Amino acid sequence: MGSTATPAAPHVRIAIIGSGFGGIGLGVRLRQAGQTDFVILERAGDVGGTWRDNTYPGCACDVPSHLYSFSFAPNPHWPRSFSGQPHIRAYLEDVTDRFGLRPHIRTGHEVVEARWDPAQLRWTVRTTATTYTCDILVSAAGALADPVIPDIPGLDGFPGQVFHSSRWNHDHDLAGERVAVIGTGASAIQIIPAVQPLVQRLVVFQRTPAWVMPRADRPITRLEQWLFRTIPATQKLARAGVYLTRESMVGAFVRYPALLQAATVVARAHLRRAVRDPELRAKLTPDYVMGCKRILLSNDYYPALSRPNVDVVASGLQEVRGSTLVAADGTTHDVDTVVFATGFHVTDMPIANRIYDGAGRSLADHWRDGMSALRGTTVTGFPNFFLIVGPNTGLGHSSMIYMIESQLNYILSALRHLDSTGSAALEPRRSAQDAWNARLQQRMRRTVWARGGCASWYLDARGCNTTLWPGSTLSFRAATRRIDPAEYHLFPARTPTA
Ligand code: N01
Repeated sequence: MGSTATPAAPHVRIAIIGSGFGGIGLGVRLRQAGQTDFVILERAGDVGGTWRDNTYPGCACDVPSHLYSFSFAPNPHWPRSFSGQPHIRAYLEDVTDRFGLRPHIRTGHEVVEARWDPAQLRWTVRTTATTYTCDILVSAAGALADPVIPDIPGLDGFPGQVFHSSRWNHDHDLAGERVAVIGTGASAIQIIPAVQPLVQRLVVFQRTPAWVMPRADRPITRLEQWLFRTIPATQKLARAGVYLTRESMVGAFVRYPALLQAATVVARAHLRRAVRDPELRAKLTPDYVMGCKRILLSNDYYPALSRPNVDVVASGLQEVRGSTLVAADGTTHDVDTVVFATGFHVTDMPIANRIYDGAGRSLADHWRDGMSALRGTTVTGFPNFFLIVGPNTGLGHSSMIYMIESQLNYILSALRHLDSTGSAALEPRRSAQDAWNARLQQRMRRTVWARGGCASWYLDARGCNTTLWPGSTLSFRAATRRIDPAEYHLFPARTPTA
């Protein structure tokens, strides 16, 4: 199939990597701004990003639905206050259709390499299907996209099924099996209650117990849905209420870490109520400052762990010998299937190995000493390159969609600046990026991550938090409202040569 001649690479103004919330959101905003010359390059067969990939039993969001959606695309049909993965995925597909994005989406196009061409002032983007050139490259590849399976000695020789939480094997029936779940993060605490009733034995490898708070989930009533449909302002009001509650709570926790003490009282009571066995309760009691790792929300996790067919191994998985899992505490456990709920490549995101500056240095190489960007979105050395969910834009407890929309404002403003100045490209000045990050890390010193004494995907190998935003989401919104021209170097448009 295909011709033997190599056609010139098609040129588009903007190439976006990824069709999760970031890529879809940018696509909508571009179309609303009258821009149609863009493609969204998607490695999988459909849109949805992390909400397409994570199909594990029990998968749901722990941010209320009214807030975990685009401000420009409210959904009056959310069935619950915290939506499940199928509904969020369906929402993203609906937004894709409603805003006419399908013609822009290129599925099966995994970006293999993107290089800035300093002579042509444009990017060359090689994908598994087509090579494009583009003026502007946006990575919306996401931070929770590439799973980590730890390098466990002997794992290759395990005779049963092994899979990661974000690559669930639905062809494999866990009913009646002995199953190990490795990890006790946000994914594991949803998987465990969902699979516990099915399996003969569930062995949970818990290296670090999580702080778990009650989850105030409930169905959204028909009356509410009717109200949201007929008087859209009521849904806006509900959204604003959820936003302000979360914002003030999280803001207060970040600013006044002493308040976390009060929250630990609630979490301990939650544990005490659900787990009667003092030995199990001791195992499940965290020993680090709350908030250092993501605070988890669940009402069914502790009850599931208390069931007689569950063993909690208070230790990491260290080795595999045949079908026996060996914990770091020396205990051994025979199982049929291993589920790794062990998280994602966040501070070492693989896409950074595929994006090269004009001198042939990768973004990963630029980030050898830690990820950094200007306002989480642009990077010195990479003209006309934007990151959605870049360094220090993550959140523990409010909606990432709000952060993403802030970044979309910033990107749209940069595009307007290019147009209004007639420039070919813009690149953040080193001084601006350094000053931004110095201020950010200064604020970080006052937060729990500087004092928590825990390992977390929030922190990189140096123990530096390059993933989360340390302030209020409102302050991020203000910081990304529009680009500050003083922070950028402009490249004049090339005069065409005859
Ligand atoms: O991954 P994680 P996740 N032996 O990196 C453990 C979002 N999310 O997929 O803490 C035993 O948080 C590791 O232990 P430790 C959300 O942003 C949201 O659960 O490092 N255990 C940890 O317990 C979240 O933060 C939702 O000691 C081992 C776990 O694996 C992010 O995704 C739902 C181990 C990894 O936890 C990632 O969450 C799901 C070993 N050898 C995800 N190696 C909601 O909105 C690692 N671990 C609800």
